[in-house]
Amino acid sequence: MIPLINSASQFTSRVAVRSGNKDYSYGQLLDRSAQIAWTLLQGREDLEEARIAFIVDPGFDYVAIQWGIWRAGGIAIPLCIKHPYASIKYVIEDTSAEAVIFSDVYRDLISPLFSDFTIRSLPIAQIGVEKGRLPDISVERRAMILYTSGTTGHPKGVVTSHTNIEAQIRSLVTFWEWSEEDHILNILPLHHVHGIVNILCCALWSGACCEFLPKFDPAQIFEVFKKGEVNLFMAVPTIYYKLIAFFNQLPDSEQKEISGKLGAFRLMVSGSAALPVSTLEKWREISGHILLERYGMTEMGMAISNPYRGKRKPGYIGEPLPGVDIRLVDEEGGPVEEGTPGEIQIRGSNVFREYWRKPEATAESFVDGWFKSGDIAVLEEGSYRILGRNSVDIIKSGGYKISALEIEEILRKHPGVKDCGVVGIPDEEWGEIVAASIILKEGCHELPDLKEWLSDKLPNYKIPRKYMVQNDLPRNVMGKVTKKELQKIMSEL
Ligand code: MCA
Ligand code: AMP
Repeated sequence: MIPLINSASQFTSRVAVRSGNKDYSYGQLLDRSAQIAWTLLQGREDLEEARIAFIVDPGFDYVAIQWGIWRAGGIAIPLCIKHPYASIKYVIEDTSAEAVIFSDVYRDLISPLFSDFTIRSLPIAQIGVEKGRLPDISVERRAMILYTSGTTGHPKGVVTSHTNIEAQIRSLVTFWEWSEEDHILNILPLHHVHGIVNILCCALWSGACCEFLPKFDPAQIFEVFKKGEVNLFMAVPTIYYKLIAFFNQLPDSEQKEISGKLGAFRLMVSGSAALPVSTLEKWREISGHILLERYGMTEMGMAISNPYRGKRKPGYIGEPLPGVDIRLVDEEGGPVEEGTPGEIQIRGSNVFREYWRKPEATAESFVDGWFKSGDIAVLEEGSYRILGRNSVDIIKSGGYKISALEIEEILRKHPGVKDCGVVGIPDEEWGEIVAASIILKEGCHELPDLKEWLSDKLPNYKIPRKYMVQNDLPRNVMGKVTKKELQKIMSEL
């Protein structure tokens, strides 16, 4: 039995989800997910890990579909509602998804799938109310595939089992003291761990209420806060930055009202990227809360967190979460002493099972059973502090992980581009912004409109915001492009 769904039967009459101004109980969620599972099965006993993609707005349908896929024995593949067709196509092709469940608003976006692939089309509105016997699901089953960018060109599918997801949920529910009295607002995208596991699954595990807004909108977020029901909030640093900017232009009386409500919250968390101490301080002035910063990754859920009750250290990510083993190692793989930088490596049932159909990449990312994060940190007085990453080709912008190599590969296909170098440059609001240096082909004298050209090839957040034309990229004596030098040049533009 799937642990998350099993636990829901304790809370049948409680509100599980609020979306579109409607409340849905755990009982309704169990009912609707059983109907979806039955339709997916179509007479079969078990989906046997068939991949089922889905694209619907955040809300009740999203959760019912996720649970329905799991209850039928399938692997859930949430698609990003903001991605262009090319990114959606990539995921469907890579997973060989057997069906896609969608709401009407995404019909036009995904309709080319039905000529490009043999894939079952399942409009959510057409899934009926019939139910029947559902299979017993072993917790070792693969449950979900989420796509993450890495040091290779194309995003990789990170596969987690029900056991992995349960471990990720349990450690957060314990450490952050979730209870059925909690009510969280979820404004994060639902194709990443932060929105799916830390918020949605932890809430539903606990019998709490998860409220959704259709999209990120500071005015709407503060309106919800003003009602005084929400007591938990989690977001990426860019979102806190944007909320602070919005708050600062509100009239005094409204600011006071909001600050009063925020002061009554139980917990506010920041993660997915480094939280600037300046943002932490400004949010403390507004809300009275010291944001709890934690560290995680798609491949392992959360691993390190500042304490819920103890002292939170600005600029630090805290201590290992319950059930998670952490070590720091040097370049030779040996342990480092306290105070010496090393790569964070992680072990525990929270760690993912594999990269989808990429056994070599999976093997390369582990050493002696430890997952190699690629993040460099130092341990100081019992608390970890992130220093950076061991690859300049990974960029974090707005909390999204972006591969410079993926963008370069696409840019090189432009008829006017001979070569290019993509880097992340520091930015107060976005953490980093994507910047591209372009070497034009002979005969091409002007930078083409690359933003426009890229718009149907890459998600918006991966499109470079800053451009520069160079005769050649900076290189070392061996002729290798020196990305650090390029980063420096582009930061000074
Ligand atoms: C959008 N814009 C950007 C970027 N993205 N500019 C620079 N850099 C960017 N990355 C610009 C757009 O071009 C547009 O500009 C304007 O911002 C609004 O665009 P829109 O797409 O509407 O953005 P938004 O809705 O305001 O989004 C900002 C956001 C979003 C809410 C911060 O990026 C977001 O939801 N980030 C969270 C990602 C996340 O959940 N990551 C977790 C993964 P113009 O107006 O000029 O056209 S990491 C994870 O799961 C691990 C496990 C972990 O540790 O948590
Ligand atoms: P993703 O692959 O999208 O799950 O992003 C995971 C990466 O986000 C990690 O490997 C870190 O580089 C970064 N990250 C997550 N949380 C933090 C944090 N609190 N501080 C700094 N970096 C973070």
